[in-house]
Amino acid sequence: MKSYDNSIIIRGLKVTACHGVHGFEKREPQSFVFDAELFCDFSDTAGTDDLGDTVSYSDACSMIVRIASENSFNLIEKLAYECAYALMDAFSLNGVKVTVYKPEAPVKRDLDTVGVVVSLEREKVYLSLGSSMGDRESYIKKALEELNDTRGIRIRKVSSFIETEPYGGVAKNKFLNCAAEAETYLSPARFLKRIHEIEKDCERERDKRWDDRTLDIDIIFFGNRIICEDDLTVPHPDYANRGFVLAPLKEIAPDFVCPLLKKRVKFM
Ligand code: A4P
Ligand code: MG
Repeated sequence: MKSYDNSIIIRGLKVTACHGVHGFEKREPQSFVFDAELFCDFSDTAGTDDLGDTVSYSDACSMIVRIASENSFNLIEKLAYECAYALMDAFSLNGVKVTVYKPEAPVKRDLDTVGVVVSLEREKVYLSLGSSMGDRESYIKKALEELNDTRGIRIRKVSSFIETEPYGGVAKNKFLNCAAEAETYLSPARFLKRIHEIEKDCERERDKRWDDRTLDIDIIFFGNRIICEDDLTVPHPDYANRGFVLAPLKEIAPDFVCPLLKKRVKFM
């Protein structure tokens, strides 16, 4: 989690509720205790002293209590995610950290409590979208709509659509390309999973690498993260050599600094 200048802290919020995998836990309420840290910029309050310039901890507590008492989840992990997602959806937070303790968990051990921690951070993600088969424009528009309808993802900016020559020597058709800026609090792995689902919804078939396709969504940047996993490399390894990525990106994010090349997009 990035360090922010401001955060609001909630400690030891107690709720009696019915979460657990056992049948009796769904019938007989037990104690759950919450800690939360809400990362937000309330620096204006130094001058204004106004509740409108910060997040009300009372509203945040009510939200946690409502989610915990109106639901019955198997896992405290799920409970923590639901609270963290709801806080991120309701308030303009940069990030959140939610801890859920279950002091009466039915484990036959001498312990004080068990618990889980979920941390989320809101980040800007830059995407390159391309299509070279079928109704190219409607595939790209459908993908943007589906991304925007995903909990935890909002599309903030979309570039113009440009027609480009196929790159890489495999695809034969002309592509329609654009770039988009999304805001998300999902992890890179969950974001990538959602991209794959949307590509599948748009009849994408994975045959030959670089071949013609109804829809391709590549993650160019994910905040300032540098990711080298088997199934995800960010920044995208070849983006700086591709005019069909750079031209639309310059339109919507000229001043974004690549965390690897340490260069603004507009100077590439
Ligand atoms: N993957 C790794 N890193 C990323 C990332 N940053 N973003 C993995 C998205 N996916 C990433 O991708 C293969 C695997 O890469 C994914 O499962 C994911 O886990 P894919 O989309 O299935 O296959 P692909 O697209 O054929 O391969 P690749 O290497 O992603 O190709 P590109 O780079 O997407 O190039 N010409 C023009 N004019 N316009 C285009 O849009 N696109 C391509 C495809 C070729 N020529 C083009 C265009
Ligand atoms: Mg791809």
